[in-house]
Amino acid sequence: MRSPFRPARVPDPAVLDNHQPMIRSLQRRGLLRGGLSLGALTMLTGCELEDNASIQAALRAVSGFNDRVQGLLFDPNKLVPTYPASMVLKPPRFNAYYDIEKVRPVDGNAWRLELAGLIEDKRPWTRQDIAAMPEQEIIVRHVCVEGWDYIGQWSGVPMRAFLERVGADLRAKYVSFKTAADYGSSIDMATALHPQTLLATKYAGDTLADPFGYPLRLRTSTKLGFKNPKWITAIEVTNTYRGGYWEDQGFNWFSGI
Ligand SMILES: Nc1nc2c(c(=O)[nH]1)N[C@H]1C(S)=C(S)[C@@H](COP(=O)(O)O)O[C@H]1N2
Ligand SMILES: [Mo]
Repeated sequence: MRSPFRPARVPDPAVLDNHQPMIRSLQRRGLLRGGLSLGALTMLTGCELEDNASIQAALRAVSGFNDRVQGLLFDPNKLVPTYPASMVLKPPRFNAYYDIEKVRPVDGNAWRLELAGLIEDKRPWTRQDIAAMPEQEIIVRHVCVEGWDYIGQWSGVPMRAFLERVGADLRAKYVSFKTAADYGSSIDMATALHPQTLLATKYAGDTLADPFGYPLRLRTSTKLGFKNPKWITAIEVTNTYRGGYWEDQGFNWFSGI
């Protein structure tokens, strides 16, 4: 029998095996490690790349293909490395698509977390509701696509426990996030259910400071920094692709690390 902890959309090992020859051949041709020439793009997509629009369309097709392969290769139970507390960077390194002076703090008392989509109990959550949930701490590496990283210590509610509590459809494809700051992102359900994915409320044991997402931010240990929205205001469980702030500008959607 299928374990109840195994999300339905994660392929059986047998299905993965079927893909191994394709994946190996793509690796041999260097297609899974970047370094994709225009010629290779033409070959893959079967269209002539004469103008910018068709090059963009071809790149989107390859990126979508890339998302599917990364989704197939993702092991929902494999843990990322964790580190000792002595390595934690305090305070953490700030990043957003604007400077730290532009951060508009969220009023934690007025704040509500709205729920939408394939969720049974869509009552909004307060900070107190979140604080009453079991807490988990992780010390993991945060990797930004800009080429820097740091070790951080986040605590909060395991995303899986949250989704189970609200009666989310765990077979849905996506979990999508809105924030107080005109920035969204979405992740695959397997990543949402990963044991090192948290809805974080604390950094290094203290309530999150305003620039780092107070009162609630996502901390996915298996994805790049931009897939970790700060100042979350709404969570939707959906089968519809929602993209995100950077994803809509061409960043690879899956962006596993
Ligand atoms: N709301 C919001 N969340 C965001 C961003 C943003 O611009 N707005 N930037 C992302 C990026 S690119 C990174 S690297 C991390 C940085 O998180 P930190 O400031 O806690 O290190 O936040 C992510 N989450
Ligand atoms: Mo980032």
